[in-house]
Amino acid sequence: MGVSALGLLASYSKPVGSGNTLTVNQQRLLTRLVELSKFGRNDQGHGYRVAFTQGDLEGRAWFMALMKKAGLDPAIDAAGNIIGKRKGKNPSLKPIAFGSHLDMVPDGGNYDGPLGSIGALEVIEVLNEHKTLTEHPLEVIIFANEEGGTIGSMAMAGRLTAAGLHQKSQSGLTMAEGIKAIGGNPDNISSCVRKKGDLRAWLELHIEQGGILARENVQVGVVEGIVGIVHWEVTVEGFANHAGTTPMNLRQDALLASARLIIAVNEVIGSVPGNQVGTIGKMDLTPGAYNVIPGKVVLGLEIRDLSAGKIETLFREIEKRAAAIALESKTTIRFARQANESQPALTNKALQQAVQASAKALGLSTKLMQSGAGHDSQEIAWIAPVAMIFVPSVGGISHSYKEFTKPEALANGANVLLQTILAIDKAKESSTHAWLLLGIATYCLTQNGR
Ligand code: HGY
Ligand code: MN
Ligand code: MN
Repeated sequence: MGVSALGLLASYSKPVGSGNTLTVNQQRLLTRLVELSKFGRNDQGHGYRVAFTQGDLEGRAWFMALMKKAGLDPAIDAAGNIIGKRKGKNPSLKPIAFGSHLDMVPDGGNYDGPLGSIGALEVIEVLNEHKTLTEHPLEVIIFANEEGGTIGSMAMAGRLTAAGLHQKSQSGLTMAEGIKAIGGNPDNISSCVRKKGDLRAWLELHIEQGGILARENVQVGVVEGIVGIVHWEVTVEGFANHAGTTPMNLRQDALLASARLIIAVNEVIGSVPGNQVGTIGKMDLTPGAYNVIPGKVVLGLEIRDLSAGKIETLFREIEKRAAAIALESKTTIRFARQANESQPALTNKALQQAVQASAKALGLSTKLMQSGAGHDSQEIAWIAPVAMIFVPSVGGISHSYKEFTKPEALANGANVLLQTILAIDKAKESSTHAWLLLGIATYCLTQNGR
């Protein structure tokens, strides 16, 4: 180990996890998750805090009030992201940022997004209670419309295009209209852009949303990469005709062609080894009557993988299969690639190690893993070193009102977030070399301290 490595080790005189370790308040974390869940409900009483809807507005206002009480002085940027700042001892240092999102999918759960958001606020509360001032300024960032295509973080990374702003969101509003509705300014969207290197680090605490950690009985997931996500609107056009008088061999049934396409997607995705996934999760059929052959179907196709190249290869194969189906069924099938696609992203190695070391120091088991879900972190990876901390999802259920993570797991995640922030804060050098050593140094010292 070189001189600078030893220097860095020496700066860790008090290991994280020994003596007066700061700890989050599990009860406060839980209470706040329950409080937030009351904003945005559908007729069945399930969660409906879809971005830009009333529930989203109410949840955001509630969260901003808490930020204010915690001294964060929140502001809304041009993309509608909520940003709260806490001063550090050294204002010349770049901020360490952390947070997540508050919006949810229709019928969504109460942990996907809220854990990282309320967990971030919890970190600030604990630092306030212990009158701990970090060296670096801290920023809590709550990104707008994560579920609609990581829109707020995409804007911050400078990747939200005019086409992306005109795209319709789940709320029915365009992205631009929705951003306006939550207090942003789509006409000046570039004002929210952060340049590469503006942030020291971005950290996001999140539920795993899959079942790996729960199945393997591991307490904390250290994310190594986040999959890319691409969407296509698929329009299948046949001919709407009388369902009683048109013989079976003379039909141009758009729904039948769609059914064959859905099976083809499933076969293509499963035809090569790997973790890739492909889904047709949306379908709109016209005219939609018992006695009319479906004339037009609009489908939503999504493909995800950690390799952008593999997504393209799989899509080209699906296109080929679609051309054959269209020919046989006398229909046309068109694919319109949607704006706002997420590229696959790798997390920062040194930050991964810092997360791992912080978890270990707290006596928590860890696993290095991929994220099959998309996250704002993958957009922020364009401009900053990022890391993600996962905690187990019971039964691997997410994007469902049945989503659940055990209270102690929520607190574990928030404690790892807190300790990782403190560890990054203590690594004074900003060179890549020092970053790489940060995780190792933390790890060694915390092990010695136990
Ligand atoms: O769709 C996703 O993967 C994420 O939960 N937004
Ligand atoms: Mn989600
Ligand atoms: Mn999420």
